[in-house]
Order: sequence, then structure tokens, then C-alpha cells
Amino acid sequence: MRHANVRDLLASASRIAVLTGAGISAESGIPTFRGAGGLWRSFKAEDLATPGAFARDPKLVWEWYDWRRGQIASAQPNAAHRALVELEVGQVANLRRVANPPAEDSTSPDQQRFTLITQNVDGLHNRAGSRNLLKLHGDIWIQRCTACGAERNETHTPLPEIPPRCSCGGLERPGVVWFGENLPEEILARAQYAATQAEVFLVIGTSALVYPAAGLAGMAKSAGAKVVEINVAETPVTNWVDYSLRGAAAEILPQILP
Ligand code: BV8
Ligand code: ZN
Repeated sequence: MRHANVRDLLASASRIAVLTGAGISAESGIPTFRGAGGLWRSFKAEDLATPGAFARDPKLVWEWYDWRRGQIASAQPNAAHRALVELEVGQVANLRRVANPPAEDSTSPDQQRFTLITQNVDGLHNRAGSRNLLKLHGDIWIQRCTACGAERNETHTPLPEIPPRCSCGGLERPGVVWFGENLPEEILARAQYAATQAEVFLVIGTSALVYPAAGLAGMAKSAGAKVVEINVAETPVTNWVDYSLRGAAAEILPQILP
């Protein structure tokens, strides 16, 4: 019954925003951060995904990212990623005008209808075909020079040289946001705007522990959205969302598509 309610909500919404976390890639075989298998050589993500860890031992941190990139390279987007592409295509294609579009809204009508916000750095939403995608925590396939700031997309796994170096000779770092680092300002602002404009906000496969990403669902709720959680377990948002659908994203999402 609740799945049907959520399907109806999505069918009648002119603006939908979605937040995804590592759980949406679990069924692609990529271990989540805090679940079983999230460890690497007994290190926790929080120990390695920090500027301090990189400053102390760039080789170790790069070995972790190289290992993750290898896993991602052999993974495929799953039915959950594909269902979100279908939802976006349906939203953009539908002729329903955006009900009284906010005057100051600088985003295009298409962008007003569907925004996918992800904490994931694996690139699987891109590979599945998602278009209006905001990557809050960066991209594991981008390398940024710590000396000259040059960025490049490097998809070789394993990396030919660890730690990798820029053509200027500088040490490169992964193009991701570490703990204690600010999120890209413009991307975060667009994500927060989309959350406050959404009529329906889906929060999928995230432990809702990492801020400021975890604050988006609350922003959507306070702005009047219906919030729907899809997760195999309870999280800190479970007790106040409008619907909490318990189960795997790859099973539930295809069932609630309008
Ligand atoms: C910042 C990129 C300002 C790197 C990551 C309050 C306000 C602001 C900041 C803070 C604050 N309190 C604390 C902070 C600091 C910190 C923070 O939030 N810490 C937490 C741990 C308390 N935040 C920050 O540092 C952020 N920066 O705020 O800047 C600032 C500046 C200086 C000082 C202070 C503040 C930066 C955060 C970004 C960190 N980078 N990743 C990389 O990937 O290597 S975060 C990392 O966690 C990943 O990006 C991941 O996406 C993210 C969240 O984890 P989840 O995606 O939720 O994954 P998790 O494993 O936890 O959960 C998986 C879920 O899926 C589970 O619920 C599971 O049940 C579910 N699941 C499993 N299988 C399935 C499923 N669901 C559905 N289907 C399935 N099949
Ligand atoms: Zn350089």
C-alpha cells in the first residue's frame, strides 16, 4: 500500500529531488562505508578520507583509492541507478508545466523538475545516464594537483604510478571532498535550493550521518516536501520521514516508478 502511495506522489509531483548514498551502489558490489566490508586493511573510511591522512601517508591513501577504483571499474550500475534515470526522463518528458515556477529560479524548467544529489564518488549515476546530477563529495576518477591545481580525469586501474604526479611534478590527490573539507559551494547551494523546492524528496541508501549532506532531507521537509526514505535499515531520519520503505533500493525503486 505504501509503495502505491509513493508512486502516486511521484506521478503528481512537478519537482522531485533525490539524495543517494553508498547504499544505492551496494547492489553493484561496491562495499558501503559503514557496513560490513567497508573496511580496507582494517582501516575505516574516516581514518583515510582526511587531509591529515593524505599529508602523513599519500601512498597509503592512494592505495585505498586505487583499490576502490578497481572495484568500481568492474562494477555496473544496478536497477536502482537505472530507475532514477527513468524517473528523470519521465519528469523531463512530461508536459505538465512546473506549477507556478518560483520567479527567482535560475535553473532550467528541466532542472526544476528533477535533481539527483549524490554523496557517492563512484560515477555510477553518470554511467547509468543520469543528467541533472550534483556530486556533493566529488569524483573518484578526478585527480587534482596539490601544486598547480590542474585536474584530470584518469580512468586507468590500477594506477601506473602511486602516488600519481602531475606533469608539473606536483603530487596529485583524489578529486573528492574529505572529512573536514568544505563541499563545493555552488554544488551545495544548488542541492539545498533543489531540496527546498522539491514537492517530493527521496533519500536512498544513506546512513544520514555525514553533514551537510544529511541535512538536505530536513531542509526539504521544513520547506513542505513529502520525504520518502528507502533503506535496508533504520537511520536517524526514519522516525520523521513521511514514508520509510524498508528494503534494497534495486528492488524498491522500480516498484515505485510512476
Ligand atoms: C564539512 C568522499 C565544513 C571521500 C566523504 C555538522 C555540520 C557540518 C559538518 C559536520 C557536522 N558534524 C560533523 C561534521 C564533520 C563531518 C561529518 O559530517 N562527520 C560525520 C561522520 C559526523 N562533515 C564533513 O567533514 C564535511 N565537510 O562539513 O565542511 C567543515 C569544515 C571544517 C570543519 C568542520 C566542518 C565533509 C563530508 C564529506 C566527507 N567525504 N566521501 C570518499 O568517498 O573517499 S563522506 C562518505 O560518507 C561518503 O561520501 C559517503 O557517501 C558518505 C555518507 O555515507 P553513506 O553514503 O550514507 O554510506 P554509509 O556506508 O554510511 O551508509 C550506507 C547506507 O546504505 C546504510 O544506511 C545502509 O543501511 C544502506 N544500504 C546498504 N545496502 C543498501 C542500503 N540501502 C538501500 N539498498 C541497499 N541495497
Ligand atoms: Zn601540477
